[in-house]
Amino acid sequence: MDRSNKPSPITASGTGPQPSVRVENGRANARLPTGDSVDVLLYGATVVSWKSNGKENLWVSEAAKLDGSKPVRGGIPVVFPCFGPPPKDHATGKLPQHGFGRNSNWEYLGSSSSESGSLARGGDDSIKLDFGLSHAQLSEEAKKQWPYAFGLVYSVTLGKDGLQTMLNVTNQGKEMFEFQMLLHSYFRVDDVTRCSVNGLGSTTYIDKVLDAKEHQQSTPELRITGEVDRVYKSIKQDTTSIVQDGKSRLDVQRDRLVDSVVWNPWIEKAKGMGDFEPKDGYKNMVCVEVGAVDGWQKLEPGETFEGGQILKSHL
Ligand code: TA6
Repeated sequence: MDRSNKPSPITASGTGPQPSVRVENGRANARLPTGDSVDVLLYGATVVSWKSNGKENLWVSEAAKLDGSKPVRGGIPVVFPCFGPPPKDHATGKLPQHGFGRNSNWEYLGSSSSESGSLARGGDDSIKLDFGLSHAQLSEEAKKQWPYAFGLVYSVTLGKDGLQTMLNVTNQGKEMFEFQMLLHSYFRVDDVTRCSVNGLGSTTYIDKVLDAKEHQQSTPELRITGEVDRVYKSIKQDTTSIVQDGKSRLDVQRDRLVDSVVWNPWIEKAKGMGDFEPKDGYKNMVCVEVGAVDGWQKLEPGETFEGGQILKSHL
């Protein structure tokens, strides 16, 4: 694992209360003096909690496995190197749905606090946690299924004004490889039927519930009144918002990414997932996922790709 980008350890600066980091029992926790906090499992580098103003922004199933036995049902699973069930005739064809990023044991690389400025520029009330995954850390099975030398660094930055998660992909091998990536964020809402997902109007999407064909969204907002599973491609604006009762609840800003998925399993699909509890939990969540999932990203040896999201909560 290339550790040249290992961040310098956090240094106490100034006299005020400092951000804190605790890494134990396979979990990294960061907390700001404001009380805002983030929890990340080393398993899958899965963010399983992000609290701002004392409120939880993410949804995690009550039956989610947090012991590494299967990908976490909720939080922010990291999807890599393929989105969905991979095409059988593709190099990722032997991998499980959504790839191995979300069900591998990542390495904690360290934390660093930043100087002044907003979250996007590494604000000083922010703390960054870095996680790494490379080919050597994969299960023997995954190594065989996708035999490419890759390096991932996933950075989770908790700031006063939000949470940023960024995935950096490097080709450490001698041959080109193709991949997809997606941050499969489950956001908590009070009542999904009183919500809309805004900022996707007039964008082309694949409707996986209807016919898996391309459609054009005619309205500026998407309301959730049943199962929704849409893959939006090349979205012009960089921010999608979850609005509840007419008020913006959470903004999802794409950073160097142009695709997004909106998913709610609704009643039947929720019933069909053993790790989805409570069964009516579909009323309290919606997935707005940022990624590069339209086609494949090609990485030549030595090349790097970076993309992620900046989340702003208005809770
Ligand atoms: O992101 C939406 C989606 O691709 C849905 O089609 C559904 O399969 C969801 O991901 C959950 O997938 P999982 O493998 O976590 O059950």
